[in-house]
Order: sequence, then structure tokens, then C-alpha cells
Amino acid sequence: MTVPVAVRPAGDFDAVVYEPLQHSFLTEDAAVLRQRFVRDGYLCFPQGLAESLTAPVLQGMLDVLRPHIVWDHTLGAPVLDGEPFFESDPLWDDLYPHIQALEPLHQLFHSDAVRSMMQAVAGCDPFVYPMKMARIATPQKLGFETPPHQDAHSHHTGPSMAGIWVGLHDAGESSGRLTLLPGSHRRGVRPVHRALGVGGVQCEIYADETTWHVSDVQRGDVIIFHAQTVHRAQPNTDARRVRLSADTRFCPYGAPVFSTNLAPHHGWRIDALDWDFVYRSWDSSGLQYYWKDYPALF
Ligand SMILES: O=C(O)CCC(=O)C(=O)O
Repeated sequence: MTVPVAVRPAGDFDAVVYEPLQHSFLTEDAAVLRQRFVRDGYLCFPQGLAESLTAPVLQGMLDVLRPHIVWDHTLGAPVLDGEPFFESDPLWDDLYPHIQALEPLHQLFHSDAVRSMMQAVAGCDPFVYPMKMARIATPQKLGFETPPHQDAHSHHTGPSMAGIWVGLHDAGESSGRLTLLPGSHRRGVRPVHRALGVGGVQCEIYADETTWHVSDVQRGDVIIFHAQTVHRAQPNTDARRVRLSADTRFCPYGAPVFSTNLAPHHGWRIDALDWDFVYRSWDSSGLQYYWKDYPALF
């Protein structure tokens, strides 16, 4: 007999407990990192990436987002100058193809530093998904933050896939930090229902899942999470600060990759956003269509 699992009401995070993210370091033994990933469903590498890798992505995003979002030197953060907007709003749709076209956004996830972290988790050569995501979490859009979800559902993948999220600048509690539910990857792929916010679906959270892991972000922080690890963004409650970050997915080389992951992010709904558009001004052709001969596309 299956015992029904009590489910937490959607959006009810008032009674949850927050603990800091467990930190990991590439200098640790590979077996220790693997064990921690299997136990918690994520690894966080604080300031795992040098500024030389993250700064071109941040600068490129700011160049596209100006004058709507600009860097505030006093706050040391991007700030909103004008109306807030959210993924798939008309302004976002106008700007996002130009962010997708940033060569450093794609190069970041193929750098040696990132591939070493992926390898530590995959235990072998990783395949980096073509789809790269850039996140713009503006203030004054409460309720539109990324709802709790599992990437196994959103990306149609098996358990060997993992997500990798990179903080592009320091971001505190008010800026909508990424929050993970440790151990949640061990309870399978969960039912979902429609929700506001990035991705548009929310998965079930069980009533006994009350402890989430979250920390303030520093530029270059990397969080890698299992395909089934439940994660979400906290609301951006700041008056002005915007949170910018980037993420993608990867799997052990040879694992199946579903076709929906082969288009640019939101290319499925923004007409002009295809790979020809993304690549049209790149300096290098090395990463263009690199996945075309991947042996396990479905
Ligand atoms: O940064 C965010 O708000 C969402 C990130 C996310 O859900 C992911 O990387 O899977």
C-alpha cells in the first residue's frame, strides 16, 4: 500500500527553516564531493570562478539592459531604473535575444574551470547542454520569482543530468537568492501544477520538507544541483537591486539529451531567436553548433 505524502500548500514558505549552503572545493577528494552530492543533491563552490570569466558576461548583460538596468557603484549591484519586468514580458522579449547572443555567456560554461566542476560531479567527461540561460530578477515583481521545481521535469531528463548556476555579482537576501531543498532529489520526480514565475510550473513540496539551504551570493559562486533537486528563487524584495545570474545543464558525455534543450533559451516562442541570430556576431566559430554530432540526441 502506498502511504499518501502530505503536501505543503503552494507558496507557503513562512514556516521553513533556512540553513547555509554547504560549501565544496575542487581541492577536496573527488569521492568526498561525490558523496556530498549524493547526500545533499547539490554542491556549492564559493567563488569557484574567477572574475575574468564572469565579468564579461555581467558586462555584456548590462550593455544590453541599459538604460532599464544599470550598475550602481555605491551599492555594487545592478539596479532597476524604470518599470520592473519579468521573463516573457514585452521588454524582456526585446532584450533577451541580445543577451542570448553574448558569446561570453556561452563560453563561460565551456571554460576549463566550469568543466572541472562538472567533471567532479559527473565523474567523467561532461556534455554541456547547448541551451544557456540568463536570469534577470527585478524588484517589484513579487510572485514572479522562480517557483520550486525540478529540472528533470523542465528539461525532460533522467537523473544523470545536473544544473549549474553561476552568480555574476554579490547578492544578498533581498535580491532573490537561489534556494535548494537538500535531499529532495531522493524522492523522485514530483507532480507539478501551473504557477506564476520563471518556468511556469511548481512541483509538490512534502510537509516534512521544512529545511532549505540558502546563502548570500558572491560573484563567481557556482551551485551544481541534481536533476531532481527541488530549487527555487526567493522573492526579490529589494527596493532597487536586480539579481543577474546565468545557468545551464550538463550530463555525462553520452547520456540522452532531449531535443527541447537544443534551441536557444526561449527560441521556442521568440521568432527571431535562433542559433543563426545568436552566432551572427561571434568572434569564434569553435562553439557554434558543437552539439550537432552528439551521439545521444532524442
Ligand atoms: O536563477 C533563477 O531564478 C532560476 C534558476 C533555476 O531555476 C535553474 O537554474 O534551474
